[in-house]
Amino acid sequence: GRNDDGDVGVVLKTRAKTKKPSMYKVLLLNDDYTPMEFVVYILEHIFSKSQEEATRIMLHVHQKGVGICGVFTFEVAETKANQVMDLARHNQHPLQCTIEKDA
Ligand code: TYC
Repeated sequence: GRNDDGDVGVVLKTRAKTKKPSMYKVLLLNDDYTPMEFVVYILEHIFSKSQEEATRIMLHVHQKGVGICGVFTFEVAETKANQVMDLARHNQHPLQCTIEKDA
């Protein structure tokens, strides 16, 4: 509030907010029907992986059952997982993609 000195009494915080956002893993799940080439395409086009890295991740999921496509802030992770599910549904593949809070 204003006082007689002309001091308008506004105090601004100068400390920057340094809290880092929570990060979320985007996970791809294996199934018996989705073509390997489709999974590689997803990893290249939604997760910006090279063909070599996309193939490595796809084979990891194929052999282990689950694998990490990337780690993102919540909104980005959710959007990418939805893009995967939409593309899979459109192409009638049972591919499943989920997100999980990073430790
Ligand atoms: N297991 C599938 C096959 O043999 C390939 C595959 C890999 C499917 C990764 C899904 O997330 C996946 N055609």
